[in-house]
Amino acid sequence: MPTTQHNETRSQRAIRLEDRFGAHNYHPLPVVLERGEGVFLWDVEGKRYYDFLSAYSAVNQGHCHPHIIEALTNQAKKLTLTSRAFFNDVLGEFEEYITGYFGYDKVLPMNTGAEAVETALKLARKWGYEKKGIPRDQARIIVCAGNFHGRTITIVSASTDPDSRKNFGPYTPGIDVIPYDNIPALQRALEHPHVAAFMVEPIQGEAGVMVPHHGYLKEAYEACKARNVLFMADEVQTGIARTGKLLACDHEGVRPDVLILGKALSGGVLPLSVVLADDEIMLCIKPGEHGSTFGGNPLAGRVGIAALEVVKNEKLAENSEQLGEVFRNSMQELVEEFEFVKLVRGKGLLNAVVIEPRKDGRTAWDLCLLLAENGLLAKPTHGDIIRFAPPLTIRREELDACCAIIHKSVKAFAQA
Ligand code: IF1
Repeated sequence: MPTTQHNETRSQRAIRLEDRFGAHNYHPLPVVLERGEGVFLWDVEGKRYYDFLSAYSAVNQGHCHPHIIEALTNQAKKLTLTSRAFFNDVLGEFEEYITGYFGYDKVLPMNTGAEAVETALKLARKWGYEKKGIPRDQARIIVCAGNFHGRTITIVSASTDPDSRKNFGPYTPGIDVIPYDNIPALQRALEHPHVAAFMVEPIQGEAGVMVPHHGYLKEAYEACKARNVLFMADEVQTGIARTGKLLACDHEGVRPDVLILGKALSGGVLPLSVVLADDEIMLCIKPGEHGSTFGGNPLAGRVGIAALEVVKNEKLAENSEQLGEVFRNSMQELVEEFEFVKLVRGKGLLNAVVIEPRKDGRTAWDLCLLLAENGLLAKPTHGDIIRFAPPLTIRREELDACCAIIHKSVKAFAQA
Protein backbone atom coordinates (compact mmCIF):
# COMPACT_ATOMS: atom_id res chain seq x y z
CA MET A 1 0.00 0.00 0.00
CA PRO A 2 1.80 3.18 -1.18
CA THR A 3 2.14 5.51 1.77
CA THR A 4 4.11 8.34 0.13
CA GLN A 5 3.29 10.41 -2.91
CA HIS A 6 5.65 12.53 -4.96
CA ASN A 7 6.54 16.07 -3.76
CA GLU A 8 3.93 16.15 -0.99
CA THR A 9 4.94 17.93 2.24
CA ARG A 10 4.99 16.05 5.55
CA SER A 11 1.81 17.93 6.53
CA GLN A 12 0.05 16.91 3.32
CA ARG A 13 1.08 13.30 3.85
CA ALA A 14 -0.17 13.22 7.45
CA ILE A 15 -3.50 14.78 6.47
CA ARG A 16 -3.87 12.40 3.51
CA LEU A 17 -3.20 9.34 5.65
CA GLU A 18 -5.74 10.42 8.29
CA ASP A 19 -8.32 11.09 5.59
CA ARG A 20 -7.78 7.74 3.90
CA PHE A 21 -7.39 5.48 6.93
CA GLY A 22 -9.05 7.34 9.83
CA ALA A 23 -12.69 7.79 10.80
CA HIS A 24 -13.94 11.24 9.86
CA ASN A 25 -15.20 12.17 13.33
CA TYR A 26 -13.26 15.44 13.49
CA HIS A 27 -12.62 18.45 11.24
CA PRO A 28 -9.23 19.69 12.48
CA LEU A 29 -7.50 22.90 11.50
CA PRO A 30 -4.97 22.04 8.73
CA VAL A 31 -2.00 22.00 11.15
CA VAL A 32 0.12 18.86 11.72
CA LEU A 33 1.91 18.98 15.05
CA GLU A 34 4.91 16.94 16.08
CA ARG A 35 6.36 18.53 19.23
CA GLY A 36 5.13 20.39 22.28
CA GLU A 37 6.99 22.14 25.08
CA GLY A 38 5.36 24.43 27.64
CA VAL A 39 3.05 26.88 25.85
CA PHE A 40 4.57 26.05 22.45
CA LEU A 41 3.75 23.57 19.68
CA TRP A 42 5.76 22.95 16.50
CA ASP A 43 4.35 21.57 13.27
CA VAL A 44 6.13 19.09 11.01
CA GLU A 45 7.53 21.94 8.93
CA GLY A 46 9.11 23.43 12.07
CA LYS A 47 6.69 26.36 12.47
CA ARG A 48 6.17 27.37 16.12
CA TYR A 49 2.75 28.19 17.59
CA TYR A 50 1.40 29.37 20.92
CA ASP A 51 -1.14 26.75 22.02
CA PHE A 52 -4.37 28.55 22.98
CA LEU A 53 -6.50 25.43 23.20
CA SER A 54 -4.35 23.30 25.56
CA ALA A 55 -6.05 20.16 24.22
CA TYR A 56 -9.36 21.48 25.59
CA SER A 57 -7.77 22.27 28.99
CA ALA A 58 -5.97 18.94 29.38
CA VAL A 59 -2.52 20.58 29.16
CA ASN A 60 -2.89 23.18 31.93
CA GLN A 61 0.66 22.40 33.12
CA GLY A 62 2.13 23.04 29.66
CA HIS A 63 3.20 20.43 27.08
CA CYS A 64 5.58 17.69 28.27
CA HIS A 65 6.16 19.25 31.70
CA PRO A 66 9.52 17.83 32.88
CA HIS A 67 8.28 16.96 36.38
CA ILE A 68 5.36 14.97 34.94
CA ILE A 69 7.40 13.33 32.20
CA GLU A 70 10.01 12.26 34.78
CA ALA A 71 7.26 10.62 36.88
CA LEU A 72 5.91 8.93 33.75
CA THR A 73 9.23 7.57 32.53
CA ASN A 74 10.41 6.39 35.96
CA GLN A 75 7.19 4.46 36.57
CA ALA A 76 6.94 3.23 32.97
CA LYS A 77 10.21 1.33 33.44
CA LYS A 78 8.88 -0.40 36.58
CA LEU A 79 5.19 -1.28 36.25
CA THR A 80 2.43 0.24 34.12
CA LEU A 81 -0.66 -1.88 34.77
CA THR A 82 -1.73 -4.64 37.16
CA SER A 83 -5.54 -4.38 36.83
CA ARG A 84 -7.44 -4.09 40.12
CA ALA A 85 -7.40 -7.88 40.53
CA PHE A 86 -4.37 -7.16 42.70
CA PHE A 87 -3.07 -4.25 44.75
CA ASN A 88 -0.15 -2.13 43.56
CA ASP A 89 2.25 0.12 45.45
CA VAL A 90 1.12 3.37 43.83
CA LEU A 91 -2.70 3.46 43.92
CA GLY A 92 -3.04 3.89 47.69
CA GLU A 93 -0.49 6.71 47.65
CA PHE A 94 -2.32 8.44 44.78
CA GLU A 95 -5.67 8.00 46.58
CA GLU A 96 -4.31 9.44 49.83
CA TYR A 97 -2.73 12.36 47.93
CA ILE A 98 -5.74 13.32 45.82
CA THR A 99 -8.39 12.92 48.57
CA GLY A 100 -6.24 15.15 50.80
CA TYR A 101 -5.68 17.61 47.94
CA PHE A 102 -9.42 18.10 47.27
CA GLY A 103 -10.78 17.28 50.74
CA TYR A 104 -12.94 14.17 50.23
CA ASP A 105 -13.11 10.80 52.01
CA LYS A 106 -12.76 8.64 48.93
CA VAL A 107 -11.79 8.62 45.23
CA LEU A 108 -12.81 6.25 42.42
CA PRO A 109 -10.16 6.35 39.66
CA MET A 110 -11.11 6.02 35.99
CA ASN A 111 -9.54 7.08 32.68
CA THR A 112 -11.54 9.46 30.48
CA GLY A 113 -13.81 12.25 31.56
CA ALA A 114 -16.82 10.46 30.12
CA GLU A 115 -16.04 7.39 32.21
CA ALA A 116 -15.88 9.56 35.34
CA VAL A 117 -19.20 11.19 34.43
CA GLU A 118 -20.77 7.75 33.87
CA THR A 119 -19.34 6.66 37.23
CA ALA A 120 -20.89 9.68 38.92
CA LEU A 121 -24.27 8.95 37.31
CA LYS A 122 -24.15 5.31 38.47
CA LEU A 123 -23.09 6.43 41.95
CA ALA A 124 -25.98 8.93 42.09
CA ARG A 125 -28.53 6.33 41.07
CA LYS A 126 -27.19 3.77 43.56
CA TRP A 127 -27.20 6.35 46.34
CA GLY A 128 -30.74 7.35 45.30
CA TYR A 129 -32.05 3.79 45.65
CA GLU A 130 -30.04 2.65 48.65
CA LYS A 131 -29.87 5.82 50.75
CA LYS A 132 -32.67 8.14 49.59
CA GLY A 133 -35.17 5.33 49.05
CA ILE A 134 -36.13 6.17 45.48
CA PRO A 135 -38.23 3.30 44.03
CA ARG A 136 -36.21 0.91 41.82
CA ASP A 137 -35.49 2.20 38.27
CA GLN A 138 -37.29 5.50 39.02
CA ALA A 139 -34.24 7.70 39.75
CA ARG A 140 -34.01 10.99 37.83
CA ILE A 141 -30.93 13.08 37.04
CA ILE A 142 -31.24 16.80 36.28
CA VAL A 143 -28.86 18.34 33.72
CA CYS A 144 -28.66 21.72 31.96
CA ALA A 145 -29.36 22.63 28.36
CA GLY A 146 -26.10 23.39 26.54
CA ASN A 147 -24.20 20.81 28.58
CA PHE A 148 -21.20 18.82 27.44
CA HIS A 149 -20.31 15.86 29.62
CA GLY A 150 -18.83 13.45 27.06
CA ARG A 151 -19.95 11.21 24.23
CA THR A 152 -21.36 7.95 25.62
CA ILE A 153 -24.94 6.99 24.80
CA THR A 154 -26.19 7.93 28.28
CA ILE A 155 -24.29 11.23 28.26
CA VAL A 156 -25.56 12.24 24.81
CA SER A 157 -29.04 11.23 26.00
CA ALA A 158 -28.66 14.30 28.26
CA SER A 159 -27.33 16.53 25.48
CA THR A 160 -29.26 19.30 23.73
CA ASP A 161 -26.69 19.54 20.93
CA PRO A 162 -28.07 17.90 17.76
CA ASP A 163 -24.57 17.01 16.50
CA SER A 164 -23.86 15.13 19.74
CA ARG A 165 -27.12 13.20 19.89
CA LYS A 166 -28.76 12.89 16.43
CA ASN A 167 -29.31 9.27 15.36
CA PHE A 168 -27.71 7.79 18.45
CA GLY A 169 -31.07 6.75 19.97
CA PRO A 170 -32.79 5.09 21.69
CA TYR A 171 -31.76 7.33 24.56
CA THR A 172 -31.23 6.57 28.23
CA PRO A 173 -34.36 7.46 30.25
CA GLY A 174 -34.51 9.26 33.61
CA ILE A 175 -32.88 12.54 32.55
CA ASP A 176 -34.53 15.96 32.99
CA VAL A 177 -33.11 18.97 31.11
CA ILE A 178 -33.51 22.49 32.51
CA PRO A 179 -32.14 25.85 31.33
CA TYR A 180 -28.62 26.69 32.57
CA ASP A 181 -28.15 29.47 35.12
CA ASN A 182 -31.85 29.36 36.09
CA ILE A 183 -32.60 28.65 39.75
CA PRO A 184 -36.44 28.70 39.52
CA ALA A 185 -36.24 26.05 36.77
CA LEU A 186 -34.00 23.92 39.00
CA GLN A 187 -36.36 24.34 41.96
CA ARG A 188 -39.30 23.22 39.81
CA ALA A 189 -37.37 20.15 38.59
CA LEU A 190 -36.36 19.36 42.20
CA GLU A 191 -40.03 19.04 43.18
CA HIS A 192 -40.04 15.57 41.61
CA PRO A 193 -39.62 13.13 44.54
CA HIS A 194 -37.34 10.75 42.65
CA VAL A 195 -34.47 13.10 41.77
CA ALA A 196 -31.12 11.57 42.76
CA ALA A 197 -28.75 14.28 41.49
CA PHE A 198 -28.22 17.57 39.66
CA MET A 199 -25.12 17.42 37.43
CA VAL A 200 -23.73 20.73 36.15
CA GLU A 201 -20.62 22.33 34.64
CA PRO A 202 -19.70 25.35 36.83
CA ILE A 203 -18.91 27.09 33.51
CA GLN A 204 -20.21 25.51 30.30
CA GLY A 205 -17.10 25.01 28.17
CA GLU A 206 -18.27 23.56 24.89
CA ALA A 207 -21.39 25.74 24.89
CA GLY A 208 -18.99 28.64 24.50
CA VAL A 209 -17.62 29.42 27.97
CA MET A 210 -21.02 30.31 29.42
CA VAL A 211 -20.39 31.84 32.86
CA PRO A 212 -23.48 31.75 35.11
CA HIS A 213 -24.37 34.69 37.40
CA HIS A 214 -22.33 34.85 40.61
CA GLY A 215 -24.24 32.89 43.23
CA TYR A 216 -25.75 30.36 40.82
CA LEU A 217 -23.66 27.46 42.07
CA LYS A 218 -24.34 28.30 45.73
CA GLU A 219 -28.08 28.71 45.18
CA ALA A 220 -28.20 25.50 43.15
CA TYR A 221 -26.28 23.62 45.83
CA GLU A 222 -28.62 24.87 48.56
CA ALA A 223 -31.72 24.04 46.48
CA CYS A 224 -30.39 20.48 46.07
CA LYS A 225 -29.63 20.12 49.79
CA ALA A 226 -33.14 21.27 50.66
CA ARG A 227 -34.44 18.34 48.60
CA ASN A 228 -31.85 15.71 49.61
CA VAL A 229 -30.46 15.67 46.04
CA LEU A 230 -26.76 15.26 45.21
CA PHE A 231 -25.00 18.30 43.70
CA MET A 232 -22.51 16.89 41.18
CA ALA A 233 -19.96 19.23 39.56
CA ASP A 234 -18.42 18.24 36.25
CA GLU A 235 -15.05 20.04 36.57
CA VAL A 236 -13.37 17.99 33.85
CA GLN A 237 -12.71 21.19 31.90
CA THR A 238 -13.07 23.92 34.55
CA GLY A 239 -11.08 22.16 37.28
CA ILE A 240 -7.34 21.96 37.98
CA ALA A 241 -6.83 25.75 38.23
CA ARG A 242 -8.22 26.58 34.76
CA THR A 243 -10.66 29.30 35.93
CA GLY A 244 -8.36 31.02 38.44
CA LYS A 245 -9.15 28.81 41.45
CA LEU A 246 -8.28 25.16 42.00
CA LEU A 247 -11.92 24.38 41.18
CA ALA A 248 -14.49 26.63 39.52
CA CYS A 249 -16.81 25.82 42.44
CA ASP A 250 -14.26 27.51 44.73
CA HIS A 251 -15.30 30.91 43.30
CA GLU A 252 -18.53 30.48 45.29
CA GLY A 253 -17.24 28.35 48.15
CA VAL A 254 -19.35 25.40 47.01
CA ARG A 255 -18.17 21.88 47.92
CA PRO A 256 -19.88 19.47 45.51
CA ASP A 257 -21.25 16.21 46.95
CA VAL A 258 -19.67 14.51 43.94
CA LEU A 259 -16.69 16.04 42.12
CA ILE A 260 -15.75 14.89 38.62
CA LEU A 261 -12.22 15.58 37.32
CA GLY A 262 -10.25 14.59 34.23
CA LYS A 263 -8.10 16.14 31.46
CA ALA A 264 -5.38 18.16 33.28
CA LEU A 265 -5.41 15.69 36.18
CA SER A 266 -2.57 14.07 34.19
CA GLY A 267 -1.23 17.25 32.55
CA GLY A 268 -2.30 15.81 29.20
CA VAL A 269 0.20 12.96 29.43
CA LEU A 270 -2.26 10.05 29.59
CA PRO A 271 -5.99 9.55 30.32
CA LEU A 272 -6.74 9.97 34.03
CA SER A 273 -10.08 10.89 35.58
CA VAL A 274 -11.62 10.52 39.03
CA VAL A 275 -14.81 10.84 41.00
CA LEU A 276 -14.42 12.22 44.55
CA ALA A 277 -17.09 11.85 47.25
CA ASP A 278 -17.49 11.14 50.95
CA ASP A 279 -18.08 7.66 52.38
CA GLU A 280 -21.89 7.94 52.65
CA ILE A 281 -22.05 8.24 48.86
CA MET A 282 -18.93 6.45 47.62
CA LEU A 283 -19.43 3.27 49.67
CA CYS A 284 -22.77 2.63 47.91
CA ILE A 285 -20.65 0.96 45.20
CA LYS A 286 -19.49 -2.41 46.50
CA PRO A 287 -16.70 -4.73 45.23
CA GLY A 288 -17.44 -6.00 41.73
CA GLU A 289 -20.11 -3.36 41.01
CA HIS A 290 -17.99 -0.96 38.96
CA GLY A 291 -14.46 -0.65 37.54
CA SER A 292 -12.28 -0.56 34.44
CA THR A 293 -9.16 -2.31 33.14
CA PHE A 294 -6.90 0.75 33.37
CA GLY A 295 -8.69 2.50 36.24
CA GLY A 296 -6.22 3.05 39.08
CA ASN A 297 -3.14 1.91 37.19
CA PRO A 298 0.22 2.77 38.80
CA LEU A 299 1.46 4.74 35.78
CA ALA A 300 -1.52 7.12 35.94
CA GLY A 301 -1.16 7.31 39.70
CA ARG A 302 2.42 8.58 39.57
CA VAL A 303 1.57 10.97 36.73
CA GLY A 304 -1.48 12.28 38.61
CA ILE A 305 0.53 13.06 41.74
CA ALA A 306 3.19 14.87 39.69
CA ALA A 307 0.58 16.82 37.68
CA LEU A 308 -1.13 18.05 40.86
CA GLU A 309 2.23 18.93 42.45
CA VAL A 310 2.96 21.20 39.48
CA VAL A 311 -0.38 23.00 39.93
CA LYS A 312 0.51 23.83 43.55
CA ASN A 313 4.26 24.42 43.22
CA GLU A 314 3.92 26.73 40.21
CA LYS A 315 0.83 28.52 41.61
CA LEU A 316 -1.10 27.92 38.39
CA ALA A 317 -4.45 29.03 39.82
CA GLU A 318 -3.03 32.41 40.85
CA ASN A 319 -1.37 32.84 37.46
CA SER A 320 -4.60 31.88 35.72
CA GLU A 321 -6.57 34.44 37.76
CA GLN A 322 -4.11 37.29 37.13
CA LEU A 323 -3.42 36.70 33.44
CA GLY A 324 -7.08 35.97 32.74
CA GLU A 325 -7.87 39.56 33.73
CA VAL A 326 -5.07 40.84 31.47
CA PHE A 327 -6.38 38.75 28.57
CA ARG A 328 -10.02 39.82 28.90
CA ASN A 329 -9.02 43.51 29.15
CA SER A 330 -7.02 43.16 25.93
CA MET A 331 -9.89 41.42 24.15
CA GLN A 332 -12.33 44.08 25.38
CA GLU A 333 -10.31 46.63 23.35
CA LEU A 334 -11.19 44.59 20.22
CA VAL A 335 -14.87 44.48 21.24
CA GLU A 336 -14.82 48.27 21.38
CA GLU A 337 -12.94 48.67 18.10
CA PHE A 338 -14.67 46.10 15.83
CA GLU A 339 -18.45 45.67 15.63
CA PHE A 340 -18.03 41.99 14.58
CA VAL A 341 -16.15 41.20 17.82
CA LYS A 342 -19.31 40.90 19.91
CA LEU A 343 -18.02 40.09 23.39
CA VAL A 344 -15.41 38.40 25.52
CA ARG A 345 -16.34 36.26 28.53
CA GLY A 346 -14.69 33.82 30.85
CA LYS A 347 -12.91 33.26 34.13
CA GLY A 348 -9.22 32.80 34.72
CA LEU A 349 -7.63 31.47 31.54
CA LEU A 350 -10.85 29.90 30.22
CA ASN A 351 -12.16 32.59 27.89
CA ALA A 352 -14.11 32.94 24.67
CA VAL A 353 -14.60 35.70 22.10
CA VAL A 354 -17.75 35.80 19.94
CA ILE A 355 -17.06 36.68 16.29
CA GLU A 356 -20.06 37.63 14.18
CA PRO A 357 -19.87 36.07 10.68
CA ARG A 358 -18.87 38.70 8.05
CA LYS A 359 -21.15 39.67 5.16
CA ASP A 360 -18.84 37.87 2.74
CA GLY A 361 -19.42 34.65 4.70
CA ARG A 362 -16.10 34.53 6.52
CA THR A 363 -16.46 33.14 10.03
CA ALA A 364 -14.54 32.46 13.24
CA TRP A 365 -13.00 29.48 11.43
CA ASP A 366 -11.34 31.83 8.91
CA LEU A 367 -10.06 33.98 11.78
CA CYS A 368 -8.58 30.85 13.37
CA LEU A 369 -6.76 30.12 10.10
CA LEU A 370 -5.32 33.66 10.24
CA LEU A 371 -4.34 33.17 13.89
CA ALA A 372 -2.54 29.94 12.94
CA GLU A 373 -0.72 31.75 10.14
CA ASN A 374 0.38 34.29 12.76
CA GLY A 375 1.56 31.59 15.16
CA LEU A 376 -1.35 31.03 17.55
CA LEU A 377 -3.60 27.94 17.65
CA ALA A 378 -7.24 28.21 18.67
CA LYS A 379 -10.41 26.59 17.39
CA PRO A 380 -14.01 27.82 17.13
CA THR A 381 -16.94 26.12 18.81
CA HIS A 382 -20.54 26.38 17.60
CA GLY A 383 -19.48 28.41 14.57
CA ASP A 384 -18.98 31.88 16.00
CA ILE A 385 -17.21 31.39 19.35
CA ILE A 386 -13.43 31.12 19.67
CA ARG A 387 -12.27 29.55 22.92
CA PHE A 388 -8.92 30.88 24.16
CA ALA A 389 -7.32 28.63 26.78
CA PRO A 390 -3.52 28.61 26.92
CA PRO A 391 -1.53 26.45 29.33
CA LEU A 392 -1.70 28.02 32.82
CA THR A 393 2.11 28.18 32.90
CA ILE A 394 2.03 31.04 30.37
CA ARG A 395 4.13 34.05 31.40
CA ARG A 396 3.00 37.69 31.20
CA GLU A 397 5.33 38.53 28.33
CA GLU A 398 4.10 35.47 26.39
CA LEU A 399 0.48 36.43 27.02
CA ASP A 400 1.19 39.97 25.82
CA ALA A 401 2.77 38.55 22.66
CA CYS A 402 -0.34 36.38 22.10
CA CYS A 403 -2.70 39.31 22.60
CA ALA A 404 -0.67 41.18 19.98
CA ILE A 405 -1.07 38.23 17.58
CA ILE A 406 -4.84 38.20 18.19
CA HIS A 407 -5.10 41.98 17.66
CA LYS A 408 -3.02 41.74 14.46
CA SER A 409 -5.14 38.85 13.15
CA VAL A 410 -8.48 40.52 13.95
CA LYS A 411 -7.31 43.69 12.19
CA ALA A 412 -6.31 41.65 9.12
CA PHE A 413 -9.62 39.75 9.29
CA ALA A 414 -11.48 43.10 9.33
CA GLN A 415 -9.63 44.37 6.25
CA ALA A 416 -9.76 41.19 4.14
C1 IF1 B 1 -14.38 15.87 22.01
C2 IF1 B 1 -15.89 19.39 23.62
C3 IF1 B 1 -14.53 20.48 25.32
C4 IF1 B 1 -15.80 18.02 29.03
C5 IF1 B 1 -16.57 18.07 30.23
C6 IF1 B 1 -16.62 15.71 30.34
C7 IF1 B 1 -15.88 15.60 29.18
C8 IF1 B 1 -15.45 16.77 28.50
C9 IF1 B 1 -16.96 19.39 30.84
C10 IF1 B 1 -15.54 14.22 28.65
C11 IF1 B 1 -14.64 16.64 27.26
C12 IF1 B 1 -13.63 17.37 25.29
C13 IF1 B 1 -14.10 16.21 24.44
C14 IF1 B 1 -13.52 16.45 23.09
C15 IF1 B 1 -13.41 17.96 22.94
C16 IF1 B 1 -13.56 18.52 24.33
C17 IF1 B 1 -14.67 19.47 24.46
F1 IF1 B 1 -15.65 20.26 22.65
F2 IF1 B 1 -16.08 18.18 23.16
F3 IF1 B 1 -16.90 19.75 24.37
F4 IF1 B 1 -13.51 20.55 26.06
F5 IF1 B 1 -15.41 21.41 25.45
N1 IF1 B 1 -16.96 16.92 30.84
N2 IF1 B 1 -14.42 17.61 26.48
O1 IF1 B 1 -15.42 19.18 28.41
O2 IF1 B 1 -14.16 13.97 28.81
O3 IF1 B 1 -14.27 11.70 27.78
O4 IF1 B 1 -13.33 13.61 26.47
O5 IF1 B 1 -12.08 12.74 28.46
O6 IF1 B 1 -15.15 14.93 22.30
O7 IF1 B 1 -14.28 16.36 20.89
P1 IF1 B 1 -13.43 12.95 27.81
